[in-house]
Amino acid sequence: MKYTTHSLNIVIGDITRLRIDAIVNAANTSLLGGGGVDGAIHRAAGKELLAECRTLGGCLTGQSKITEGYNLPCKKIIHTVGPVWHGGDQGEDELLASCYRTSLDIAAQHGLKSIAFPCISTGVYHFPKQRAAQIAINVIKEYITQNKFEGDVTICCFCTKDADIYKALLADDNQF
Ligand code: AR6
Repeated sequence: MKYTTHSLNIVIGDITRLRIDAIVNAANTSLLGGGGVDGAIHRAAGKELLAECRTLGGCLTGQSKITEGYNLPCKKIIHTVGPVWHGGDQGEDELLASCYRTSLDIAAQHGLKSIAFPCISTGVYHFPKQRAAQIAINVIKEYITQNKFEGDVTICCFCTKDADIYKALLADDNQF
């Protein structure tokens, strides 16, 4: 399933299967793996990914770092650390926006032309899904319309319900 508006695509499936320039990992500050999409990415990429991640010295919440893709079909992995949801008054919105911004900045700096994001922070970290989707759309829209990232952006949802949130928000957004 693919839903497209301008250069933003919504797909449903496993992000580790995407043949694309870069996928984004919803990691933790250690960058040494975990569950959810992080676990799936490390399992599919292989042990070399963990070895490279050990050299990175972790990553702050809201920041991002890049590695090779190893056994994955993508070229690069951009690891970002989303905020844990604590109710919304601990800077969670800005930190989540920063995950999307810093990932797109890194992709642009490396000349990458296609990038796919999972729904960062909306699993184990419990960020409300609709609120997270609106933040993701706002940042991606800014980057595409201002040519800060010149390529295709994909949101890779793991289930239909998540994709429906994005599709509804995009349908309401006649500017995009
Ligand atoms: N492809 C695409 N999306 C996926 C996949 C996949 N293979 N697997 C899960 N998702 P989560 P977070 C979706 O919990 O909330 C890890 O332990 C999932 O349905 O992976 O940012 C890290 O090490 C959800 O929509 O990430 C951190 O400790 C989204 O990915 C912590 O979890 C994010 O869920 C990060 O928590």
